[in-house]
Amino acid sequence: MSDYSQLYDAIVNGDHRLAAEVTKSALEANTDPSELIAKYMIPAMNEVGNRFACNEYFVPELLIAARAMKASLELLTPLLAAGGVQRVGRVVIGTVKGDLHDIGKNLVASMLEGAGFEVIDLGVDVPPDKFVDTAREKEGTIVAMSALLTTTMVNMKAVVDRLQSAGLRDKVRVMVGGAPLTPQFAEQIGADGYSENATEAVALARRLVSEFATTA
Ligand code: B1M
Repeated sequence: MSDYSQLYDAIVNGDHRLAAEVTKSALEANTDPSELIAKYMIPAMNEVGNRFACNEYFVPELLIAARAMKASLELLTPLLAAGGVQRVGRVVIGTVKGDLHDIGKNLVASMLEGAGFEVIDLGVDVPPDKFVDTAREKEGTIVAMSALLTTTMVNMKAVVDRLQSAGLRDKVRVMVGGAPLTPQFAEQIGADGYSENATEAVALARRLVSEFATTA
């Protein structure tokens, strides 16, 4: 792959026009969208996070970096989602209550779509009942929750508990992810699986769907 480090710089510097421009050139050169995301874009957002953590960046810089990331992702995610394959399962995805971070969740949603899943995206700041009510509409649904804050990841447990009290826990599977989570946390709250990134999330969703097939 050619060097697209300009894309990294555009995101770190919050230049959404340049981010879109470099992304377009990369796509014209047939660059793999997943490689652009993994090699330049996620590292750029991590750098933005590091600068925020050491008080070099503040919320406005996070916002403009996120806008640049989204300008690029807008061009890339239709390609990730263009699987054109037969539906393999249904996923209800959202960022949990209190949490507004949606870039990682959107990536996971696009990759799942590209892998053939029907994806219902509930957005951000999703109350527990919204996950439960949407999962209730169809048996065999995967509930997929994202959280980026240590203060909001705890809200995932409320969803698992409500699925239980609604008598749905055996009819759905629950998967969780997001930077502050660990496999141990997922186990503690009674989720069926944790994945570290969007590629692993697809593998996990496939595994969870195959469990439905074997328990049906
Ligand atoms: Co926020 N923020 N932020 N922020 N922000 C973090 C998360 C933080 C780590 C920054 C830092 O301190 N270094 C920190 C959290 C600290 C903590 O809790 N431990 C933080 C903070 C503190 C805050 C505020 C509280 C700041 C404030 O107001 N003082 C505030 C909270 C707002 C709220 O949500 N209530 C806040 C606000 C924001 C913005 C709105 C400005 C903006 C978000 C814009 C948006 O999403 N639309 C923002 C941003 C951009 C970040 C950082 C810099 C980047 C996040 C990102 O998009 N990463 C972030 C620092 C960092 O992550 N290094 C930070 C790129 C994305 C592709 O990765 O989301 O991790 P990620 O997703 C990955 C994996 O985690 C995984 O796969 C994805 C792809 O590989 N994954 C899943 C995610 N969900 C998954 C679900 C799955 C499976 C895998 O299955 C269901």
